[in-house]
Amino acid sequence: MTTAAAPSPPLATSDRRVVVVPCFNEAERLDGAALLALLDDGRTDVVFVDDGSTDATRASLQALVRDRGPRARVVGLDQNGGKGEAVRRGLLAAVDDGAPVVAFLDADLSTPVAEMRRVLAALDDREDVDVAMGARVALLGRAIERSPARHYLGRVFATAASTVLGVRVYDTQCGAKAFRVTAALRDALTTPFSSRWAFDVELLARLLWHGDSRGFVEVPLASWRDVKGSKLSPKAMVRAGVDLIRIAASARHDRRRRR
Ligand SMILES: Nc1nc2c(ncn2[C@@H]2O[C@H](COP(=O)(O)OP(=O)(O)OP(=O)(O)O)[C@@H](O)[C@H]2O)c(=O)[nH]1
Ligand SMILES: [Mg+2]
Repeated sequence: MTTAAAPSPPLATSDRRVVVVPCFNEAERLDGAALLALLDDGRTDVVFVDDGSTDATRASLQALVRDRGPRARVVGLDQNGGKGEAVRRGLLAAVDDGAPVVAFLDADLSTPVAEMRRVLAALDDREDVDVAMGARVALLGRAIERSPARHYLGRVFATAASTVLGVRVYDTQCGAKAFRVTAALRDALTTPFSSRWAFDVELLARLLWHGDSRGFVEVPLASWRDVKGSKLSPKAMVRAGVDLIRIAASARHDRRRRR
């Protein structure tokens, strides 16, 4: 997807960026060393958000960041609020840090660190782009390993989401997205999302329909794999579908109000 509108300069100019990693009950599958490889380029910091986990996630994360100084830290939420709220709170913390670019990445590393870097690089490469999103497009030569059921359900959801948003986006749900810190992003993060799992669509809607928003790109990933231990249950998938219908209705209402 590519859209372009009136230019709005980024609010800061350094090349720092902060990647937010939402974590809920990840003690079993957290590969801390692999995640901390994000720091290796010397310009990327990491904010782990523990979303009220009931297992040892908080302690594991605290041990992981102990010797890393300010470049890796843990934001602890007292109550489980869902991935969307954890991402929002993490992004707000990252924005408050003053980084000109912020991002989020699923803790299970379905999107590997190297691919997250390619998503971030899209913002380095194109000054006119404010949002870069990983897209899981399975083509020959790419290692996109997704169960057929997840793939087809995902395609139905993504097609519906694209219709709701009114742009030709291929994959709204990939857990690797990067954002330039603009007035549009700050506004988009001000209030909690209404949906736990369809929050990516809400976030995109807020950004796309913000008067100040600029370019969006999708970055086709070279590698992505389903990782065991997903917390997205069949019930949550139905919920995400219902949320999407609600988001569509409220978007229509918003648009009419703005006319
Ligand atoms: N904050 C928060 N994060 C969650 C919750 N459930 C899952 N997550 C995080 O959201 C990310 C994605 O969760 P998964 O359970 O891997 O979701 P998924 O079904 O694998 O999603 P896909 O990888 O896109 O198929 C991980 O970093 C989780 O720790 C939750 O209730 N709250
Ligand atoms: Mg996952």
